[in-house]
Amino acid sequence: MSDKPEKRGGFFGAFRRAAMPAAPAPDPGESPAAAAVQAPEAAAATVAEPAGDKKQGWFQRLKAGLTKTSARLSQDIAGIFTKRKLDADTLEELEDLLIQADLGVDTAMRITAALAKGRHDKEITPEEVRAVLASEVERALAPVARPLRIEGDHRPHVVLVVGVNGTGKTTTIGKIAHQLRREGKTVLLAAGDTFRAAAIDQLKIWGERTGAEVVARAVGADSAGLAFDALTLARDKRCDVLLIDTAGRLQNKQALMDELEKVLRVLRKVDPSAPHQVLLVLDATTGQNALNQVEVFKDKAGVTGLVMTKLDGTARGGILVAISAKFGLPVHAIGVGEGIEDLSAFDAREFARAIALG
Ligand SMILES: Nc1nc2c(ncn2[C@@H]2O[C@H](COP(=O)(O)OP(=O)(O)O)[C@@H](O)[C@H]2O)c(=O)[nH]1
Ligand SMILES: [Mg+2]
Repeated sequence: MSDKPEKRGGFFGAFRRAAMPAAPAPDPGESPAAAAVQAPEAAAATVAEPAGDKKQGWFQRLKAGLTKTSARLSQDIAGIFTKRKLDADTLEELEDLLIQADLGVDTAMRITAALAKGRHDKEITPEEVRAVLASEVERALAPVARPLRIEGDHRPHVVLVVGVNGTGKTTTIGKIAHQLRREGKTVLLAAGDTFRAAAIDQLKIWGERTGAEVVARAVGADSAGLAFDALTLARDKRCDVLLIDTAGRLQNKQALMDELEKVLRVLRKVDPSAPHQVLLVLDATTGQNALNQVEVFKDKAGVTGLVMTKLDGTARGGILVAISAKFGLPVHAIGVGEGIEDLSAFDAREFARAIALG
């Protein structure tokens, strides 16, 4: 793994103690550079890189990661629209393909409707179709694209990370810790997945890598008790941020939810305002399954925002659009690799262009 400080546009450009009101959702018509400028970050030296080579480099990486999604879409769109008119048949074929690309029925219908406007019985090129797709996907995603931010003056700011096993919770915690540490924040990690020794060790490794202290107990220990200890310690030490890992064994849904509810209750005993954020981590490669996972966790765990991982190398990147259309939960960040730097603020325009235009 490379630890070289390759920065990209500041995922935590906005992950800061917000002395200022929340920035509005980016205007869909805005360029990525303009969006980054809109949220200036004076304090953190790691953040002030809205434009230029590195930003461009990041976009290239995002595009590369989403190649499978975009290649399939562009090939299928070309298959439908090469030398054919826009009529009921081609529109229906397009709608089917967008649904198959995991964009969701509502979004698929919205896109075909937007395309049909004023173009009936006219010849249309695959490029035009993809341009409409890009702008409609951007429009669907713009309201939910919101960088993770620390609001209020909680010390610690408590972030609970939930999700099914294997989605990338622990890795995402490591990546977030890295970003925060680079901003000079003190970070405590709680190894709340107490079921597996490997899960505890994995978080400890991330702690070493990022210079964050880790609170852990033996395998099989009560995770709510651990959360209680971790928050008490973080408060006593006046840590900036506490990131709490959790188990995600969905085989026993009820037990998992009971456990999460217990963790939430215990945290509130120490700090009635905690947790300040509950991040649901979703794995893009699971496609439609990710939708079910949002249903399961959303209310019970009080999810406040999403992180979608494994957008590198999946043909199922469209699922993010369906999830956004259905739930409207903020999408904070996306994972595009296993490395420490492979987490980026979610940008609607970049994402839309990467999947629609390739
Ligand atoms: N390709 C890729 N792999 C990832 C990403 N995020 C996590 N992983 C990998 O997914 C696997 C499961 O991640 P882990 O953090 O242990 O998941 P957890 O069970 O939810 O804590 C690990 O092998 C990670 O390296 C990502 O964005 N892209
Ligand atoms: Mg884990």
